[in-house]
Amino acid sequence: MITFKKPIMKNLKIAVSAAALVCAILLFNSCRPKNAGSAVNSDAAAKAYVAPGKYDEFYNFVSGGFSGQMSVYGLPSGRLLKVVPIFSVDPEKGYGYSEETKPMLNTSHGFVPWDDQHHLELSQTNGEIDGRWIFANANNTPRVARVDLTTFRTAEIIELPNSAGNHSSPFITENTEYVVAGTRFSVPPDDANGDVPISTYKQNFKGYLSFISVGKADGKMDIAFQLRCPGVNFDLSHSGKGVSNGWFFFSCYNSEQANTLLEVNASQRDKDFIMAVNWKKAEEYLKAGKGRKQAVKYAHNVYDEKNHTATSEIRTEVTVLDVSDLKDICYMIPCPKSPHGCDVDPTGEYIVGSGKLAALVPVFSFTKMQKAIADKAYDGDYEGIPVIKYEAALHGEVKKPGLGPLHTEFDGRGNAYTTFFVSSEVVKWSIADLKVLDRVPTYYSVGHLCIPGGDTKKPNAKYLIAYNKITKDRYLPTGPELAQSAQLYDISGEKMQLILDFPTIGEPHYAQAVAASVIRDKSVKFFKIDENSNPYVSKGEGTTKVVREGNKVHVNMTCIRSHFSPDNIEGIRAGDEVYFHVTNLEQDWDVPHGFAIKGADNAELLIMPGETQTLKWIAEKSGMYPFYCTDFCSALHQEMSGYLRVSPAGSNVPISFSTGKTAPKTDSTATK
Ligand code: K7E
Ligand code: CUA
Repeated sequence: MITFKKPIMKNLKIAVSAAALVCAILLFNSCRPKNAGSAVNSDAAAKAYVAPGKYDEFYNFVSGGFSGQMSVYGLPSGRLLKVVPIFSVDPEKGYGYSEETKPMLNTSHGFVPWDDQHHLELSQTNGEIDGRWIFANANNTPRVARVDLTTFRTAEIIELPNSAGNHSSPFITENTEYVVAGTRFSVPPDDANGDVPISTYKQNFKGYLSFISVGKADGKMDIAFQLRCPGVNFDLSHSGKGVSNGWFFFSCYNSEQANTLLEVNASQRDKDFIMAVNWKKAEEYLKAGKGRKQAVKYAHNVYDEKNHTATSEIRTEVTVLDVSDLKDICYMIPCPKSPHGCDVDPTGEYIVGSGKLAALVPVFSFTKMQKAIADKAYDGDYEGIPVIKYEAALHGEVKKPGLGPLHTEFDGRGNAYTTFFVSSEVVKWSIADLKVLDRVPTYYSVGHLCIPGGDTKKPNAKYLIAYNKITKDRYLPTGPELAQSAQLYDISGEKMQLILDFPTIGEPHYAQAVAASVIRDKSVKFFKIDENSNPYVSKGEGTTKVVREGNKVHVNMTCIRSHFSPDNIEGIRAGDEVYFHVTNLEQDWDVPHGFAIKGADNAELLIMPGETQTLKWIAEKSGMYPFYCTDFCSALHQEMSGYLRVSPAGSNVPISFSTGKTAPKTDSTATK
C-alpha cells in the first residue's frame, strides 16, 4: 500500500470539501419545495433500495484478498449472497476439510490451506460475459482457479511452475481461449539451481508468463505454454479485444532489476513498461516446434460433480518459448512511473497505463503501436525486446487527473473511469479527447473499481463500484482492524453519484459484475441422487453400513429431515480412524444438512442435497460421542442427532448400527 503524507492531507481536504458540498446540496434540497423534484439530487437511498423479497439486478463477484475467498453480492442492494471458498479452507462449508475437497488445495508444496486472492475474471464469448465460469488468481503459491457458476463452487485449480506471486492474472481473451498468469516476482526457473546469491538477480532471475488454455465445452484448464521473459515484476494485465484481439498487455515495474529496497531502487527509471505480447504469434512458434520442454512440478486439481470428489495430479512438464530468441512476440512500451493497472477499452484500440507515482495517465493506441512496429520506431531494446518510442505508441495523456492512478474501467459510451489511490477519488474522463469530465471522492484510498462488463466489449454501465483499502470513520469501530469497503455509484447520468457503502470480506481487489439474468436461471438447485457416483454413497437408508478395515472404519450413512441413518453406532475402538461418508438424500432446493461430531479436529460437513461428503475423525479415547446436524433444516432439526460409542482399544464389542430401534440387534451390554 502506498502512503504519502502530503496526499493524505489532500485526501482530507478533498473529503472536507466534498462533505461541505454534500451539506450544501442537502441544505439546498431541504429548502426547495417538495414538488421541485430534481433528477440529479433525488434520493440516493431509493436507488440502492431493493424491496424485501425482490432480486437484485446484478451479481457482484468480489475478490477476498488475504481471505483467499470470493464473496458474491447483489447490486444495487449490497446484500452479501455467498462466500465461495477458493484458495482458503472454509470450516463453514467443510471446504478443504472434507476428504472430497482436500485435494483441491494440493500443490507441489503439499496441502496449502490459504492464499491471497486478488483478481477475478468472468468467462467471455465474443468479448461479452457468458456467465459460465469465473477465474481467480492465487498470489502467494501461484495458482489459477475456475469457479463454476451453476454451483458457485470451485471446480478446478492449476498451479503455475516457474512463478512466484501470480499477480497479473487471471485475465482472459475475448473467447476465453486463454487465461494468463504473469509472475509478480522473477525468480530462477524451477529447473535451475535456485540456491544462488540474491545479488545475482540480473543474471539468474527470469519472469515467466503462463498461457492456460480453457476447454471450450468443459472449461478444463491446461498450461498451453509459458513465455520466458526478462526478470522484472509483472503487475497487471488485460487482453486485447476487437482490433487488438490476439494481443495481451502486461504492466511491469522494477525494470531496474533491483533485488532489495524496491520502494527506492525500483523507482529509479522515469519509465517502466507495458509489455505487448502477440500471443497468436506465440501459437505459431509453438506449432512450428520452437518450444522447449522443461521439467517442472505442478499440481492440477479437479472437482468432479458426478462423484462430488476432487482429484489432484502432479504434472511434470511445461513447454517454454524464450522471447529473447523468438523476436516478434514481445514489445516494450515505455510507461511512466511504476505502472500498475493495464486496461483495454471496449473497442480494443486504447490501452491505459496507470503509473502509481505518476501525475498523468498515458493512453496508448493499438493502431499507432502497430505502425511503430512496422516502422521500427524503436528506442533500442530491453534484454533483446524492442522498446517502442513512447510518443510513437501514445494516443495522449490525461493531464492532472489526480494522484496515484491505479485502475481503469469503461462504460462503452466513450468514457473511462480511473481510481486514484493517493487522492482518494474516481475520475471520469473522455477517451477521445482525454478531458476530465467528473470526479467523486471515495472513502478512502480506492484500489480497484468495477463496472458490470467494464473490461469487456459490452459494458453494462449503470453502476460503478469502488473498492477501498481504508474506511477509517465510515463504520462503527471494531477494534484495531476496521472493515474495508465497497462504494456504489450511479453512473447512468453525466455525473457520478454515490448511493451506497457496504463492507467487504477480506481485502477487495478486483471485482466483476454482470446482469443477474446471465447467471440466475442456470443455478443448480440440487444434485440428482441417481447420478451420485461417490464410491461411498448410500442411495437409501437400506444401503447404509458400517465396515471395519483394520483400524479404519467406514460409515456409509444418510441424512434426510430429520434423522441420520444410522444414528446409533457401536463397536468403534479407541485409535480407530472413522470415515463418516454422509449422503444427503434430499431432492429439493436449499436443504443442506450439516454433520459434526464431538472432538473433531477439522470442521463440519455441509452436505448439499444429493451429495456425499466425508469427514475423517479419530476415535481418541473410549466414551460416548454425540453427532448432530448443524444446519437448521426442519422444525425437528434439534432432534437430528445420534450417538457413537467408542470402546477401549482391543475391545470385543462388535460393530453394530441402527436407526429407530430401542433394542439393538447385537448385545450392547458387553462392555469388554
Ligand atoms: Cu489490489 Cu489488482 Cu493486487 Cu491494484 S492490486 S489495488
Ligand atoms: Cu438436518 Cu438440521
